[in-house]
Amino acid sequence: MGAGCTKVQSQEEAEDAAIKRNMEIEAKREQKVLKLLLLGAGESGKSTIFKQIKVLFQTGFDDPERRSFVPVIHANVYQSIRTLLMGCKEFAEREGESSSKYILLPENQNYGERIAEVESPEGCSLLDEDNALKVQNCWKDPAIQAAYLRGNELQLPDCTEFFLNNVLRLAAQDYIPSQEDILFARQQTTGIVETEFSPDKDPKNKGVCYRLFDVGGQRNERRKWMHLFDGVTAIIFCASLSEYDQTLLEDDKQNRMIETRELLAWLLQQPWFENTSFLVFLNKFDIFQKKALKVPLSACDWFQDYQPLTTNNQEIERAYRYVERKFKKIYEENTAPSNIQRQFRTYRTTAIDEGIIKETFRLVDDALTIQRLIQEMLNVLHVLACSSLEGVFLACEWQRP
Ligand SMILES: Nc1nc2c(ncn2[C@@H]2O[C@H](COP(=O)(O)OP(=O)(O)O)[C@@H](O)[C@H]2O)c(=O)[nH]1
Ligand SMILES: [Mg+2]
Repeated sequence: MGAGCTKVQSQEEAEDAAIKRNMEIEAKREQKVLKLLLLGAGESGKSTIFKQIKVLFQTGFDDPERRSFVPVIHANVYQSIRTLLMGCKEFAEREGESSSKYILLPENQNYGERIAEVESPEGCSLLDEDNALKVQNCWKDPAIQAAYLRGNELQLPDCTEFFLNNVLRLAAQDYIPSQEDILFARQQTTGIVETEFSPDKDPKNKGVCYRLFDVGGQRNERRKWMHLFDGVTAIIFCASLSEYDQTLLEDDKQNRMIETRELLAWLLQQPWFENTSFLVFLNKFDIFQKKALKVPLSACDWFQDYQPLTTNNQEIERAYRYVERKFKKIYEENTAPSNIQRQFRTYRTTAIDEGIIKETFRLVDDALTIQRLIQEMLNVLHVLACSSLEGVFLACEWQRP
């Protein structure tokens, strides 16, 4: 009986030891995992960056995953065309004399009425080829095109042009979304999702690993962010460059760029982030490039003092640099000059462009490696300073008569 007891005991001991060993291995691994948060207002591009991580540093999207995006993409098509149709109605009512510009061609009016009446994108069935043809006809209608030019007044998703230009392809029976389709697909994030990746794909190279969190950006989602605020190495703050003439989905009185400014300032002020680096992705540069020559930056109160000089590509560069400086200023206004622990960097990004995001993450990885080395050096200096002070005290003690 005694021998049996010993056997049970040694088995328990072995199990305990195995658990302890696993915990130690896990703790060691955890030390190498750096926590990154993707934060920013709604539709700034956070989830698109998150998808790019899967494409660039993980396995990409397999066929079943691609297929799962079909309902999302079809809902995007309906939402886009419906928003434009509602826009036509609204502009026609508002404009009085010039309202005829927003009246659909007679052959599109019936279908237009039907779609405009559907309550929500979820209320639409999947897009079949017949409906896709009707959507395409509406999209080509001059009234819809006129409303599209005023898209900034309509809460129109950024995927509108891409999906409506491709609507017949998206409705084909054997349609499987391409990687580009998936990156353009817009699905509001609720809750928190996370993933782990290493920018260095070589498994032999046991470098650091990043744990990246994506969150919902709308105001009602932000209270969930706090659960993630502990132990953050860096915040990737997404700001959409193209939103300077748009208002929020959740508050049509608030300019999106001003909301972004306030959000960044608030994050910078959080005591949790005193030593956290801020990597600001100035995103949607592709849209900004087209918009900056057409819509003056001064459409946003924050950019009131901007004066355009030319109407060519140099102007785009100037406008971009101006916005970049504005963001740097927010950082400076909300960071003590003595704080050398946290870094602030800006990156010009187009989240749907794989090449640009790959290069951006190479730079992010470099920046965070440098930060880690500086931190390690500061730690060593701190230890050295403490031990030499201790030496001085000891020497004083020894020399005392
Ligand atoms: N053209 C363009 N569209 C973008 C870019 N980044 C994101 N989008 C689109 O903008 C929409 C909102 O992006 P999403 O990542 O869902 O924003 P989130 O709310 O911050 O997660 C999606 O339809 C994306 O495809 C960009 O750099 N350029
Ligand atoms: Mg999202």
